[in-house]
This record gives sequence, C-alpha cells and structure tokens, in this order.
Amino acid sequence: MTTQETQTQADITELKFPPGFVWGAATSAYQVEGATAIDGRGISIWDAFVRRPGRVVAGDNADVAIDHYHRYRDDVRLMADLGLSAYRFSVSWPRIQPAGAGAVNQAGLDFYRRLVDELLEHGIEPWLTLYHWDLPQALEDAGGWPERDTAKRFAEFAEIVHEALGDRVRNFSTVNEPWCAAFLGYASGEHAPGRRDPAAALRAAHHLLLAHGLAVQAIRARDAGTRIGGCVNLYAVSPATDSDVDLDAARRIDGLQNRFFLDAMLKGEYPADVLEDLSAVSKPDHIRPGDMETISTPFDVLMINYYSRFTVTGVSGGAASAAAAPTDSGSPWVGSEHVSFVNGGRPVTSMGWEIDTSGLLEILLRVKREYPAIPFVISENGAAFDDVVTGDGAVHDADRLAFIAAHLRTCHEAIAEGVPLEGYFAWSLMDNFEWAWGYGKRFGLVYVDYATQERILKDSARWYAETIRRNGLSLPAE
Ligand code: IFM
Repeated sequence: MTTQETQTQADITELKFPPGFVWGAATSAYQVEGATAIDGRGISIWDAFVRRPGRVVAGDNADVAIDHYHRYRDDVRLMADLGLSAYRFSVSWPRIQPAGAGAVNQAGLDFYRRLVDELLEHGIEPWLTLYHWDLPQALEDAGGWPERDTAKRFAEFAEIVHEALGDRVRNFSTVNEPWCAAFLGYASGEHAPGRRDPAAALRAAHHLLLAHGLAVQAIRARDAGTRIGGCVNLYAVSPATDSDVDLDAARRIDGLQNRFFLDAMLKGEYPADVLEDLSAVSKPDHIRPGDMETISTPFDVLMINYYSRFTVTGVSGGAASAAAAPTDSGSPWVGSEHVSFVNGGRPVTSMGWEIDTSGLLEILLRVKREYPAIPFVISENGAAFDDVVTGDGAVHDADRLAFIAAHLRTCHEAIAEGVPLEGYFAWSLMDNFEWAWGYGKRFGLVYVDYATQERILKDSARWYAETIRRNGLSLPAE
C-alpha cells in the first residue's frame, strides 16, 4: 500500500449499516412497464387521463414508458449488477383484472410471475405494492375511490394477487401514498382521474385507507407469514414564522399530510383537529362503525416515502375562506386552501422540492415517539435533477449522489438513535414517467434514453452499488 492510499483510508470514516439492512430501489407499474394495450390489459385511470389535453407536460403518455414489461430480464440483471437486495415494484390492477372486478387475466399475472421468478433467481427480494395509482377505469366509471365499493374490490384484488404470488413474495404492501391518490386525484385534479371535488377527495382518502385495512385482513387470513406494509408519504412541516396564523397553517398541513394517515392506520382514529378543519367541506357520513378498526388492523412494516420539508404560511381569516372553498378549488389542501407554501431557504431539486435531511430525522424520530412500535423502511427517497449524458457516455449526477448520501447518513443517525429502520429504497431505479410531469423529470439511478431505451448507469448508481457492497457509507473524516 502506498502512503497515498494509507492516508486516504485514514481520512475516510465508514458508517456501517446493521447486518441484513435492505438495500433497494423502487419503481411503479404505470411509470415503467409500457405495454398498456397488450396481453389483455384493461384501461386504467392514467391511460384515460394522459389523453386529456393539457393534463401532462408535453402531452407525454406511458404507452411505452421504459418498456420494463419487455425488458424486465435485462433490468433485473442490472439490479443484480448493482447488488440490490430488494426491488420494490407495483402490480398493475387493470393488467390483472381488466375491469377491476371479476375476470382475472392470467397473462397479466404471468408477467409478474416471470418478474418475481427472475428476481428470486438473482437473489433479489421482491417487495410488491398492490396499488400505485393505476385504478381500472371501469371502477372510476362506477364512482372511483369516493365509492366504498372500490375498497371492497381492492381487497378481492389483493387476494387474487396473493393467491398467485404469495408463495414467492414475502413482502406485500397495500396502497402507495394514499394522500396523493386522494387529494391530487380528486381535489386538485393534478393526477388521474383529474377530479376537482374536495368532498369526494375526503371520501376517497377514507376508502383508500379502508382498502388498506381490508387488504391487510384478506392477506393475513390467507397467510400469517406474509409481511404486510402500509405506505405513506410524510413531510416535515415548519411554519414560516412563529405567528399564530403560520403555526396554524403548519398544524393543518401536518394534519392532512401526515397525522390523518398515521393516526388512522396506527391508532385507529382521525385527528380531531383535522376532522374539525374538514367539517366545513363535508359531513363524515362515509365513516361507518367498524371502519377505523379495519383501517388500523395491525400490519408489519411502515413504509415511509420521504422527499422534502414543507414551509408554510397562513393568511388571517383563512379558516373562513376555507369554509367557503369552491368545489372546483384546484387545491389538494382540502379545508386549508388559504395556506401558502414558501421556500424555507434551502436548495431545491428540479421539482422545486427543498432538500432537507433534517426533516427525515425529524419524521423518523416523531413516528417512533408518537405511534405504536412498528418497524420502518424508507420505501422511497430520491431526487430529480436535470441529468445530461456527457461526451464519454457518462451521467455525472453529483447532486443526486450527494442527496442520497446525505439521506443515508441521516438514516444511519436515526438507527443509532434507536429508530427501527430496516431498509432503504431509492426512488427510482430508472428514469421513468413522472406522472403529470411526463418524462421531463428524471429520478433514476439509471439514465434511460427514451428514444432507444438504452440504460446508462449514472454516477449515483455506481456509488450506490459500492455503498451496498460495503453495507456502509464512506465519508470524508470531519
Ligand atoms: O414518482 C413518484 C412516485 O410514483 C410516488 N412518490 C413520489 C415519486 C416522485 O414524485
């Protein structure tokens, strides 16, 4: 060893993760699969939504996406090359049940059987998400998530998927980010199905949670050994100032984004102050006796998607304006439309999202402190930046690498503080269809050339592979 190497090693500290820490990456069906019109797949709300003018930037759609449906073998090989211990993917409901109820499309299930087998052959643990926003259009035509029946259909779908794959998939999760599905889908209309009806969004939120609980029960009844996850997207929330209106704005946004879902799933109740905020929008007559017990059926792992912190400010008299909120508000913040989001003075990603690792620590410590004990994983964390392929065919995404390294360092700190964090999934494995933003926002560790479908490992992917190999983070000594 040369002096230079000795010196370099001495200057590096390594933060080791616990043995067995899950190193993963995540995608979702609609964002990566493509192949939307073959092998018997039905239509989802996103297939319909992307065809509505002006809903998706540049009129992009996911008919082809990154063609994971056909390229999954190569993609799994790439995951194995990175050393991933787990791959989080979702199954497409309309691929499996084209009409959202009744007849099962075996060709659709076969795709996931092939994918799962391929993963297992490469030593990669499949983490299967049942719902990542692609509701069968037939169910939306029947009323969608604001209808209670959709939750019952979802539990049947969960049974079908578990029947087909439960022998090989140990980790199931129910609904990805119910906040987005309810409030972006039914209140602001930024996501499919594009409705702007705050009262419908509240019913949707409840039924998405009910769907979660019913699916936990259905899977549990089939097999006590399956590990079941519930997935929420949590944000740290700060008031812009310590004025009463800003403090109240922070309480409201934290209430609807975080506590509404955590309290329901883990404590079996909705927070009283949030119900009060929402009372002007609709009567909660969709909440039936027994629902909260169903929603809070114990599950095994809390899957936390973390991206950013919200800094918020209120407007005096806002509660009154919220009470008078028009049904076509275009805001996802039902009951709190007067709240504004400001920049808290931190750097941002290309989504405009503030980068704040302290928010992740805050969230993890808070959930550990305030809720019944349950293991956690970070089921999504990552960042979009404007990547470019350089002349040498590389993608030097220093910003993303630094983002992930900083968040992993925070995960390490959280574990040292006793947070039961068992794994980390980078969002995303590959660049893909970023919903209403189309292909313009790249979150991948792996760059995808959308014209040729070529996959190129970004610097962050190479670095992540090395981190996985060492089961630890190398940091320059301070
Ligand atoms: O791409 C999405 C994903 O589908 C859900 N969580 C947030 C990601 C980035 O916006």
